Amino acid sequence: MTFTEVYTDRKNRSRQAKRPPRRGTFTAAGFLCALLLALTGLGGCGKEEEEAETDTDYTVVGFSQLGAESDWRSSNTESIQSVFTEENGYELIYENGQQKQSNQITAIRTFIQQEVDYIVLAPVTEVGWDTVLQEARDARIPVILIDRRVDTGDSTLYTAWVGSNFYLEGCKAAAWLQSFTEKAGIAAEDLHIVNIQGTIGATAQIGRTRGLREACERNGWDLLEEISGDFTQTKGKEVMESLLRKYDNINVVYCENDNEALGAIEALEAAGLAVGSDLAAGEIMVISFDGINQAAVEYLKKGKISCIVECNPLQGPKLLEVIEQLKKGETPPRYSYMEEKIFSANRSVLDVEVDGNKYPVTFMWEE
Ligand code: GYE
Repeated sequence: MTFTEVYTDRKNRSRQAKRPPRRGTFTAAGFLCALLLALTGLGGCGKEEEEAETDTDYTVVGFSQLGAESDWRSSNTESIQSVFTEENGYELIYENGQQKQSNQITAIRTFIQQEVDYIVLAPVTEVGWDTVLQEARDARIPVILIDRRVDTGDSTLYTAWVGSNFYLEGCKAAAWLQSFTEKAGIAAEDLHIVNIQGTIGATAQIGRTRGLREACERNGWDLLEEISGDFTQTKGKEVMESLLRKYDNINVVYCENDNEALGAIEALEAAGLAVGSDLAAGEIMVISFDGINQAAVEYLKKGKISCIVECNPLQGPKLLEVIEQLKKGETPPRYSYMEEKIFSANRSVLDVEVDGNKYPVTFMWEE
């Protein structure tokens, strides 16, 4: 069976299939009706039953979100919740995986038992999904990935993916640093960089780490250390404190998200260091990703964060489009990418070039 056949078949099947009761109403109504019929010997509950069933004819989407670790994540969850509404004909079952793959696997198994129509999975890390995805396939429930990806021997185990090109994001950040330092006359060997990475094994971490690592090798920059801050502010701060104890020459802190950057800045300032783009004056440069956390955006406007490569969490509308296409038996694009910008308050770099493509820098500053 092709994908489209599996989905169409699944859709038709689910039209006929009875899902487990939604909030208990429809079985209770059916039960009451049967009871009345039995007691009074009267017919005539059919209409109410029909209405009760029509009422519950939503497309049910089980959404396994990986956690609530960052502002990006909260916006992402809200974006999904804002489109899969009853007005749009959906019932959304949301499960927060608390950054644990085992919780997400349990959520998916529950969705399968509930016979949901579609499963949306934002996987915490890439490896280890094959078995549960196979179970979803056996139950003929299409799985749509959002945000991060899964590393599987059989990529047909998921139907489509909506998210960002994290490697490109990393390359953009490194290209900005390269262009900025070149213009400021800072020699490659004078850059001493630490990378506060995201959750190890997550697609966003893998891509952003690779983008920087390759640029360090290419440009001869000194990459002092890569260490995970788990995409959180608390961990970002903790890790920065430990890096400051270990090295006295750090002048660039590459944070794989804004929450880590906020934590790192807290640690840097508490140690009496100034953050900013003036490396020659001893400032420590912070580079980051996301652009959704307001405090981080304010820091960018003040020049405390030198560059933020945007990662757009508002995936709800694109995801809705994918599921609407599947519902119609159409084949959605396998990979849908989000549009993303580069932000800075510093005007010395107008655009960055990655693989022959130019990406403009959007300037943001304090009014
Ligand atoms: O950048 C970070 C979040 O996977 C793109 O996860 C996502 C990343 C995002 O915790 O803030």
